[in-house]
Amino acid sequence: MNAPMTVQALPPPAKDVEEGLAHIREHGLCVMTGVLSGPTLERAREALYRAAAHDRARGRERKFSLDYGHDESNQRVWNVLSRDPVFEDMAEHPTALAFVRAVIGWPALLGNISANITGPGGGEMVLHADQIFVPEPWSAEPQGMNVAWLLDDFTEANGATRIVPGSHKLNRAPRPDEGEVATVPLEAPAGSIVVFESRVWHKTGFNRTQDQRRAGVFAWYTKPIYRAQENWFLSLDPAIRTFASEDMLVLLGYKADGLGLVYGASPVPWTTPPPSLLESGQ
Ligand SMILES: O=C(O)CCC(=O)C(=O)O
Repeated sequence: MNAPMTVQALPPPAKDVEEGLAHIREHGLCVMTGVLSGPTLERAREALYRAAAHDRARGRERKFSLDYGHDESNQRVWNVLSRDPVFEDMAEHPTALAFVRAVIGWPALLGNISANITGPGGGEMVLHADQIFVPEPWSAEPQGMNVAWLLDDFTEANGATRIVPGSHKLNRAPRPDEGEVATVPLEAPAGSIVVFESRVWHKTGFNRTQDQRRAGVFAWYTKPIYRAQENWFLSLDPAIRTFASEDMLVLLGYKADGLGLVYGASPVPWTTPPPSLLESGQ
């Protein structure tokens, strides 16, 4: 199937999870505004920019392999989970997990939660779908999804993520000669989440401003058969595992079912049978 010649409009902000799920089915993504606000939004923003400044000052910045075309004005901030508890709250936010359960099922893994900050003059990312690690042909279901947390207003000018709405229906990654297909900027206010399933084509936009940085925190979830992008067993602050909620233990792979076992059993025992066993009636 060919990429669309004309680009679809973005859906309006969804008023609840149910409407958001309908938008994801139709467009591959949904936007919900006001999920973070007031002091929580401020705390997340402050914690992220503090971590970014720390990484830069200590020479700990690392680019991502897909950041082809990026320059020094863009900054990735990895492993935000270990940087401030506010990111734990975001990774297991009830609204985010309601989308995760409905779109990819449960148990799911948190593959990563990291940030991408565009800076003045920052270049575009290569157009991609997030499940490019999955060999084609793809099955008819998304294998992962992102909940992107907008910590600044996302505008066309400051490098808002650019999307090809409906491209999930092509059920394949963009080909090298499709990098220039028409995209729309995902404009939304700080505090919004954008939930997009893993087959939607997208990229970071150009930041054409003189003085604006644009921070997005991308929480990436997958079905539990995929290896996490961040190796939590090596990089996670141990306090997070020690005090983790049930959901967080599942997301990080410490409560496992079928894969990721230790001597045939979940590293942390399940208190109730895991959902997949319940579904299969065992
Ligand atoms: O920064 C953005 O707007 C998008 C980032 C992205 O697509 C990615 O990290 O895969």
